[in-house]
Amino acid sequence: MKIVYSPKHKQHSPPFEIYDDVKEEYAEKPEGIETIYNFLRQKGVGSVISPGSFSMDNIRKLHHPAYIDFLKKRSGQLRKGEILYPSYFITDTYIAVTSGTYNAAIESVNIVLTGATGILDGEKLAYSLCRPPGHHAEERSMGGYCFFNNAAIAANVLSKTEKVAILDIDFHHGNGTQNAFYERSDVLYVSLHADPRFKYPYKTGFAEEKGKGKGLGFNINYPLKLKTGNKEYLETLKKALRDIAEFNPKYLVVSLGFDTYEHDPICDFKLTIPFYEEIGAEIKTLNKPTLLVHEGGYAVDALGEIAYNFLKGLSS
Ligand code: OKP
Ligand code: ZN
Repeated sequence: MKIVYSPKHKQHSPPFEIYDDVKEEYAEKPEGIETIYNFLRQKGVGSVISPGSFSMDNIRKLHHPAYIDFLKKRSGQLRKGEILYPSYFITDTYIAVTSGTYNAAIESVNIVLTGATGILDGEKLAYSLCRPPGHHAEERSMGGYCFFNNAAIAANVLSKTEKVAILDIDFHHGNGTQNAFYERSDVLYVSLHADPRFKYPYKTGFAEEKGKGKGLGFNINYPLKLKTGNKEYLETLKKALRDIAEFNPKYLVVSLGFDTYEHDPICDFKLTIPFYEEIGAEIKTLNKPTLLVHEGGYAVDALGEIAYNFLKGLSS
């Protein structure tokens, strides 16, 4: 298995987020990806490669040029150490732009596209260590720590001639990914996440959202109650995997968040570290070429072990 990694994400490291007008420490820290990367290397899992570079067209298919230009310009205007909380092209105020943000976000897309290229070349499994994450990024907006929608951009490339399923197992609903494919029948989006009545992104992720037009029936949400534990999670995951098996895609993209972990500092599920091996093993039963795309996960110290267990289940 190839692990795609780049140190450029460290250029994006805002010190604060703003939550209901109060400054809080920025939960989406560079240490998350670094912990996973170092742990897997130390365990000798996978072979690490650096991302290549790709045409901006891949991003332009998912994001409006005005939004891309805005992010590039505003990020480019900042000096090192300056932070901007934008007022436009944004869905919430958690997210901050720094001088390195645009470059890090572009590199994150390069990371996912390098993984996708491996899958198109016949690899069975690739792990794209994307940061910043992507599943909340919409056509014209950043939000929820996300700038460009890595998983959606990759799924769009993989779906040129084939059907693709996206399984989103981050704690939060991937509003950006859902929107990107809401009217398409060739890309199935299935998500397990915290009930949006109580948790971010609040506005989407309800079970009634099933797709539109040609896409009706190709969007499936499984909102789960707060404090969901291993057993209940597994039951729902099995349903989601049955949906995917029925759709029978050529490729699988997993939006892989580890913020479902019981001690995640900003989330409320109760999944235990050994349980991630079971999640991996369940996903493996689909037996599809699979691109793993990192999303959230804020209990920095546990992320290495969680990722290791997940991969153990997926590859054994
Ligand atoms: C991004 B991803 C804590 C509230 C932060 C934002 C959640 C963004 C999650 N101060 N809420 O899907 O993991
Ligand atoms: Zn999340």
